[in-house]
Amino acid sequence: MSSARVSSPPSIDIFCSVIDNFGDAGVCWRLARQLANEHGCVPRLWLDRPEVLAALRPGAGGDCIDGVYIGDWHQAALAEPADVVIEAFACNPPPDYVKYIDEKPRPPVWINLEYLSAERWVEGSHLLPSKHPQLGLSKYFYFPGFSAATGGLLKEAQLDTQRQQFQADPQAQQTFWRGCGVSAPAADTLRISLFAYENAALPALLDAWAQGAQPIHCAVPVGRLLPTIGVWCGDAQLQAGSVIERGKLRLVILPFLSQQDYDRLLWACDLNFVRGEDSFVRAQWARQPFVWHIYQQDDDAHRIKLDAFLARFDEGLAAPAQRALGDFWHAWEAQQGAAQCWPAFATQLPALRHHTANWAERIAVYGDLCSRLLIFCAGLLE
Ligand code: TRH
Repeated sequence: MSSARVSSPPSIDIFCSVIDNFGDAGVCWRLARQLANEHGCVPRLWLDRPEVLAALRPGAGGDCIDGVYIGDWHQAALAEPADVVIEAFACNPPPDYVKYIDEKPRPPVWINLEYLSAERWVEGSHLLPSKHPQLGLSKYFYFPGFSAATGGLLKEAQLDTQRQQFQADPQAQQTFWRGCGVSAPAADTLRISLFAYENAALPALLDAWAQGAQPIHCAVPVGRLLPTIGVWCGDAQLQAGSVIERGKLRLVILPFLSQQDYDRLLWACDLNFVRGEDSFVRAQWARQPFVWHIYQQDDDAHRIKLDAFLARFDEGLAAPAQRALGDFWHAWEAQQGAAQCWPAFATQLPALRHHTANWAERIAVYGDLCSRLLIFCAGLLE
């Protein structure tokens, strides 16, 4: 399905409350930017932690950037509510704003953009309305997902073209690595990007990489892994630009990249370790093998989510590759045994590369989340 455009773009308010890390702002910013770039909207993104956005989009300090108006969450009630209100991850827009929209003669379409999950129940809940307990308003659950019965995934119309051009252009890749402050990896190296939560399995995995036969270039953007890596290599001062050489492993610390450069990093690597939600999706569009460090939830609910994804992803993958993938992902999630699973996993990387590219084709068929969300809202606004 190609990306569709609704005839006259509605006004849109997106509410984002940052719970932790970068994913909440990352998803909202990506959606807002696509609404502006591809659908002629001028969305307003109401944020409670603008500094998180500034990390993803350097320069995002002013009022309007890349066609998106950035507003202070606490000031939202002063503005005229938009035609469409998107609250991300059940963040509950400010009560004054909600009261205001309730009083409007024609209330806006109110969407609760939910977390991504591959679980089957999501398909039965996507687009269900839910009445506000006090006000007469309904909000609609919008679930991203991996099937036609869900709301799809965020994907920009030009993403594949940009990726193909970058991957076919060694000069662009050299320039990219240099821009990150490190030299480009040698031709025979396995290029790995590493973005994860703290993980007790990491030191042994780094040892395995250092002691293996294959030269490895591992790029780590500054973040939560640095203390563990610092202990592993005996350097408490690691920072962007640091390079650690141990046996066959060359570990380079990158600055935290803009969202667009982070895509380039995923495209420039042969294997990507990702986490949370947005980087997990971007790794799939990068069409390279990836390892998911899922966000930990109470009662181990995340393990069900992880297996639900693997069940979908495994379809069509040969049994040895399925086993190697499942073993490595589970070991990484459990934070033990990843080093032991590495050799079998590394052997399957060519098969996984081929499979991930097919998977990306398969899930792109359901249409991109931004276009589908707009079409749904346009239907309700008619
Ligand atoms: O940062 P995350 O762990 O975010 C989230 C939040 O924890 C959230 O509360 C939780 O609900 C969700 O995970 C599941 O992981 P995520 O989602 O991958 O977001 C990271 C964002 O940061 C993503 O947009 C990519 C971006 N990024 C950069 O722009 N530059 C970088 O250098 C890196 C490493 C990431």
